[in-house]
Amino acid sequence: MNTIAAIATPKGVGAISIVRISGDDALEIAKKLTKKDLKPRYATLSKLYDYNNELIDIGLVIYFKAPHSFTGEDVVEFQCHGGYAISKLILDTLFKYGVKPAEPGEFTKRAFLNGKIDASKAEAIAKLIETRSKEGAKLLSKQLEGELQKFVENVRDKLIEIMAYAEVFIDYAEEDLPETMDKDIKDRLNSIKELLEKTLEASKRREGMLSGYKVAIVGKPNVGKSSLLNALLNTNRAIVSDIAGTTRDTIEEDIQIGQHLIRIVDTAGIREAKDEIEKIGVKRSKEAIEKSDIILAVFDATSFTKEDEEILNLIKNQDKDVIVVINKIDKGLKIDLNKFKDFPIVTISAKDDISPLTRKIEEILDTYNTEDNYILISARQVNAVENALQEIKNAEEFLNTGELELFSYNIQNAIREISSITKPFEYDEMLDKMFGSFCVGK
Ligand SMILES: Nc1nc2c(ncn2[C@@H]2O[C@H](COP(=O)(O)OP(=O)(O)OP(=O)(O)O)[C@@H](O)[C@H]2O)c(=O)[nH]1
Ligand SMILES: [Mg+2]
Repeated sequence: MNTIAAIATPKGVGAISIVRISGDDALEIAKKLTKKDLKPRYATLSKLYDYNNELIDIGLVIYFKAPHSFTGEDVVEFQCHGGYAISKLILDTLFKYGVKPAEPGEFTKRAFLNGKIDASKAEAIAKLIETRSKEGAKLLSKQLEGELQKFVENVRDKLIEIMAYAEVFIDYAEEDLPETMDKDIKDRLNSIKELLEKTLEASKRREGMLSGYKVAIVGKPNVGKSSLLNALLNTNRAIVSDIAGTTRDTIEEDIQIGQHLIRIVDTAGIREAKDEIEKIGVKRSKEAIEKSDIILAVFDATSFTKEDEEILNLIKNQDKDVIVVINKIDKGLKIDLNKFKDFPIVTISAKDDISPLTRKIEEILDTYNTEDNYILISARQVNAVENALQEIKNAEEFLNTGELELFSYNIQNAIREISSITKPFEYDEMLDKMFGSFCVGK
């Protein structure tokens, strides 16, 4: 393989920067910069020289001999002083020696092509770099350890067993099929179907783990939604006033509650809108409800009106988690809480203390995270599981009609689909899609 190079650390000022090269000539070219021998897996303190033998920097150089490196090729890392200028000088020198600039994700792509990691792990690496969620990072680390790989192998093994059964069936075809076997195979298919459905369901529910669960603050005007947002953020992010209809548009911000990354959305108060802009705002508020994982429905502790009644109806028809937030409790509780008996209720003062609410949010999010470990982290993986499920359903029909060759054919397709999570079959297209979204240097 030709030798590629990239700066592996972010641009900007920092204590050190790392320039990485990988490929057949990595060692030979590295020696041209260090003028020194490099022992595999040793950190060597060395001067680094440019193409004209002028000193660039003094840094640590580490040589990873193939195949014991991230990419599986010869890799050399130059740990130089931080800042863009020095690392760029090293990079330019490498290019002069014939090294090629790495494409986004090319290091990981090479790791994949050399069998160092499978496709599900490559995707976990990409997400791990991006995610700002602590629990998301933990989940992705599990995937890097091979959780998803185990899941794929488990499903595949079960399907292969079923295939073996099908072969026996085909041999029996002339005679009567033993009934116990028929039932056994159906039971096995059902258990796989259930597992795949459960996985899809869990993945959808926990999509927010990586990008932030969406929590929408809704209610009629003036109940203190924006005050609540500000309290959650600990800043004066949104304008707060006693004029009803202050917030015109949705406002989104990220916060961390416990282990969870949350995307909190403040919305325009929902009421019969007076002007065009407000109408659009109200429409957006309703859309925010649709898109959220948790709804914080805010009410004023001192009065309950027809507009509140409408909010209550709106949240009653949702199949998502709702927390009823009774705000302005500092003014005293003057409404009947019985109306909200279907929901968990917290009473707070956005001006004073909102900790009962953050505790409740954390409690709910903790329950999202108690099930099985693996979830599907990319649309590609979700698609593969959906396709496998469809193939299994098709197979089932052919089992019922006794068309066993077709049954076997569909089971084979299901095996291919599920295997594609770790080993993609539409190779080139898949590779481009998968690695193109990486950053350069990874
Ligand atoms: N006493 C008291 N007043 C509050 C509390 N929370 C908010 N307010 C006041 O209630 C008024 C409305 O607050 P906002 O946060 O702007 O209300 P909103 O729900 O965002 O209103 P719209 O954006 O118009 O929909 C402001 O005058 C706030 O200072 C509270 O806990 N106690
Ligand atoms: Mg507001």
